[in-house]
Amino acid sequence: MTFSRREFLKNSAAAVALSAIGGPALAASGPQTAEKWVKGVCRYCGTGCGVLVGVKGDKAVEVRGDPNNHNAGLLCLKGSLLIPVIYAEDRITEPLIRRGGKKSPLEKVTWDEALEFAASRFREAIKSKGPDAVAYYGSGQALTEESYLANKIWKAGFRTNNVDGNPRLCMASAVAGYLTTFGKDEPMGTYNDFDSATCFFIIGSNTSEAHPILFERIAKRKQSSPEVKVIVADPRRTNTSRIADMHIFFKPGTDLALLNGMAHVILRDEMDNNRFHQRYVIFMDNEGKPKTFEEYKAFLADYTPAKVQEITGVPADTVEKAAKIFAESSASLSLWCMGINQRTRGVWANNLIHNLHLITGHIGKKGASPLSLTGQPNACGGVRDTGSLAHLLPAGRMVANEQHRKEMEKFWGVPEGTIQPKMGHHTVALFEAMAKGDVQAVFIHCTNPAHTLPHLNKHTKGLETAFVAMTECFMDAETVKYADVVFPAAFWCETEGVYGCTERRYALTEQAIKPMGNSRPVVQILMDFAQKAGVDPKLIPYKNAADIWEEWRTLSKGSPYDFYGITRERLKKASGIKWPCPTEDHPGTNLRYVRGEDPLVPKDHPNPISFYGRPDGKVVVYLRPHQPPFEPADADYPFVLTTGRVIDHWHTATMTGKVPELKKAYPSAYVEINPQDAAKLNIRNGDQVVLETKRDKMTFPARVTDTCMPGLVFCPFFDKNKLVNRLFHDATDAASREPEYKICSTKVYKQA
Ligand code: MGD
Ligand code: MGD
Ligand code: SF4
Repeated sequence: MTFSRREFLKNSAAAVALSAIGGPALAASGPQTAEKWVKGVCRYCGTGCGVLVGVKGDKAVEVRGDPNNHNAGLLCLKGSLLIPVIYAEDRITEPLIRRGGKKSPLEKVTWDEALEFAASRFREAIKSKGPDAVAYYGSGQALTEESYLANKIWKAGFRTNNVDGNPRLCMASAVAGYLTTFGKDEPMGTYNDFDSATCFFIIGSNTSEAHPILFERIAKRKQSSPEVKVIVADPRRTNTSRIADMHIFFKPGTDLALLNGMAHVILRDEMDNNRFHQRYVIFMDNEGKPKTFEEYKAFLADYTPAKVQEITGVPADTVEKAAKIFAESSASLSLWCMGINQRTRGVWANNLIHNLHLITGHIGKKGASPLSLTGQPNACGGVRDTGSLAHLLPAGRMVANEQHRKEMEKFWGVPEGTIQPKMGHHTVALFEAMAKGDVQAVFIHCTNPAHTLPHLNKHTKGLETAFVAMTECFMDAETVKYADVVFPAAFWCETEGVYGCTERRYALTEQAIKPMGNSRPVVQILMDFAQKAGVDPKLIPYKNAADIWEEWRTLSKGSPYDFYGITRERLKKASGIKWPCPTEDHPGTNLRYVRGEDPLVPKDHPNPISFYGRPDGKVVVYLRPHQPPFEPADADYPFVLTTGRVIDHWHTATMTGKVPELKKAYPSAYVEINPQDAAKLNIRNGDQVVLETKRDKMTFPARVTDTCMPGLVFCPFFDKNKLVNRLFHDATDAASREPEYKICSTKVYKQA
C-alpha cells in the first residue's frame, strides 16, 4: 500500500494522538456484558500483565487488567484490545497443505492427512540424512508446555539439538550475559525493585513503547519521589526520555566505551563498594584468565571521559555525572533491552552493565539490580528456563555438558547417549543449513521468520528450500507463503498454559473459550505429529498441558531453577508466582541469591548474598574493551539505520494490524530522520526517501523529527509491505549468535 504525502501526515498525527493516550497506561474498561471472568496473561509483551477475559455465552467479549497481578489492573492499549484479534476474519481454522510443492495453492484437508503429510517428510529426511536433517524453530510466545514438549521431542525423540527460535533474535545476549557473569541465567531482581530504586539507568530500551506498564510504574515512582533520577542512554530521543533527568545521546554501537567510562570514573573517584567486590567478585579478561582489581583499574585507564567523548560523542562531563548519579544513589536499577542485546558485542555490553552493579554493590538489595527486560511474554519461562535453544537443556543445563545430558536422559527415561553432544544450529546457521539442504524439514511454531529474520533476501531461501510445517492462527503471516503444511492453532485464551515473564513470574492463562473452527491446542498438535513421525510414544505420555507442567515442575526440583512448589492448582488461584519456589507453601522469591529471601540460599549461610550460580560462589567482572559494530557508517554508506518497535504494533502486526484503533495509529512503515540531515538532503516530512544498503534498497515516507540523532535513521519493522529486514546484514554476536538488528550502514536520499 502506498500513501500520499497528505495521508501520511494525517496518519502521523493520529499515531501521536493515540500513543499519547495508549502509552503510558489505560485501565481497560468497557460495557460490563461478561457473564464470567477467566484469569490469564496478556498475549503480547514480556511485561506479563495479568488479564481477566470476560466471557458471554461461548464468546470472549472483553479484556480487563487483573487487579491482583503486578500491573494492578492496568493494561496498555493493545493489551486491552485483544478481543478483535480472536475474531479476525483471516483466522486459520482448518489444516492446510500444498500438495504440489511451494508454488501450488494451500488446500484444506483433514487433521489426519495434514499430520501424516508433515510426519512422512520428517521420517524421510531422517532416513536419508540422519536426525540433524530436521529442526524445530520456536518462539518466546509459545506456551511453556509447548516449548518444553517440543524440546523433548526433538532432543530426546528425534535425537537432534536443532531446536532454536526467535529468542535467539532477542534475549540470547542477555542469557549469555547472565551466564557468564553469574553462572546461571535469569535476573535476581523483580518489578518490586521499581518501588525502591532511586536511580533508573535505562540503556537501549524504549520502555515507554515496548513495556508501557513498566514505564508507567517508573513514571509514578519518579512523580511521587522527587529524589529519584532517571538516566536514559539511547541514540534516539524516544518517548522514554520524556521522564529522564539525563538523556545520554551517543553514537550507535558505542555503549561499551560509555559503560567502561562510567566504571573508570567510579573507581577513579573511589565511589566503588570495596567491601562488596572484595567479598564477591573476581576479575577476568576475554579469554577467561583471572585478573586482579589493579589490572582492571589499569584496563579502565583507557576509558577516561575525554577518550569516551571521542568514541561515543557523549560530552565528558555527562559521563562523569552519569557515573556519579549511578554510584551514589541509594539503589540503582539498570533496565536494558534490544539496544544492548541486538549487537555483535551484545554479550559484552550485558557484562559491562553487570560490572557497574558489581563494583558499586548495587545488587542484592531492594531497588538495586541489573534487570534485563524481556521482550516476549514467555521467552524467559518458556524458552530460557526449559532450555529450548540449540545449546541448552532444561533448568540451566547445557548440551555440551556430559553430566547434564546424562541427567536429562535419566529423567526422560531414554538410553545414555540419546542426547547428542553437539550443539544444534543457532537461528542464522539453521536457515543457512535449510538453504543448503542440510536441514530438510522444519517445524515452525508461533513465529513469523519470513518477516523477522535478518538479511531476508538471503534467509528466505531456507524457507523456499526446506519442507516447512508450521502452526499459525492468521493467514496474512508472511511465513504462510512458504509453508507446505499449516496447522491451525488455538489462539491465546482458547487454550491453557503458563507464561513466565521478565521477573521470574510464572502465571497461567486458563482456557476461556473453545478453539475456533477446527483449530487445536499446540500441545495436541505436537504430540500427534511426533507419534506419526516415529517418536517413541513413551516420551509423550500426557493427556493435556497440565500433565506436561507437572513433569516440568518435577524436573525443576532441586535445580537452581526450583519451582516445584508452583503447582497447577496454585497457579489457578494466584495471579503469578515468582521462582525459586521449592515448596507448595513458599510464597515465591523477590531477591534471588539473597539470604533470608531466596530459599535456595541456606539460612545459616555465612554471607548475606550467595551467588550459587557459579561453583566458587563468586561473580565475574569482565575486562571487555570497546569494539565497533559490524557495519558502521562509512564514506559510501554514511548513515546508520536502526530498527525497532512502535507502541501500537506487535512485531509483524498479524495481530495488532487487525485492530482498527491500532492500525490507524500506525498504518505503514516510515523512516525517522533528523531535521539537520533532512535539510542537507532537501527532504521534507512525507517525502519518499530511499534507504540503500549493501543488500537492497527500499523507499519509505520521511518523518522529519529530532528523535534520531544526526547521522541515524530509524524504521519500525512491523510492516509486511515494507520488509525492512531485506536491508539488513546477518552478522551475529560471537557468543550469543544474536543478530545486530540495531546497526547497519545505509545511503539515504530523496526519491527522484
Ligand atoms: P526496540 O524498539 O527494539 O525496543 O524492546 P526495546 O528494546 O525497548 O529498541 C530499543 C532501543 O534501542 C531503541 O530506542 C533504539 O533507539 C535503541 N538503540 C539502537 N541502537 C542502539 C545502540 O547502539 N545502543 C543503545 N544503547 N541503544 C540503541 C524490545 C522488546 O519489546 C522486545 S525484544 C519484544 S520481543 C517485544 N516486542 C514489542 C513489540 O513488537 N511492540 C511493542 N509495542 N512492544 C513490544 N515489547 C517488546
Ligand atoms: P511475530 O509477529 O511475533 O514475529 O519475530 P516473530 O516471532 O517472527 O510472530 C508470531 C507469529 O505467531 C505471527 O505470525 C502470529 O500470527 C502467530 N501467532 C500468534 N498467536 C499465535 C498462537 O497462539 N499460536 C500460534 N501457533 N501462532 C500464533 C519477533 C522477533 O523479531 C523478535 S522476538 C525479535 S526481538 C527481533 N527483533 C527485531 C528488531 O528489533 N528489528 C528487526 N528489524 N527485526 C527484528 N526481528 C526479530
Ligand atoms: Fe500487554 Fe505488555 Fe501492554 Fe502489559 S504492557 S498490557 S503485557 S502489551
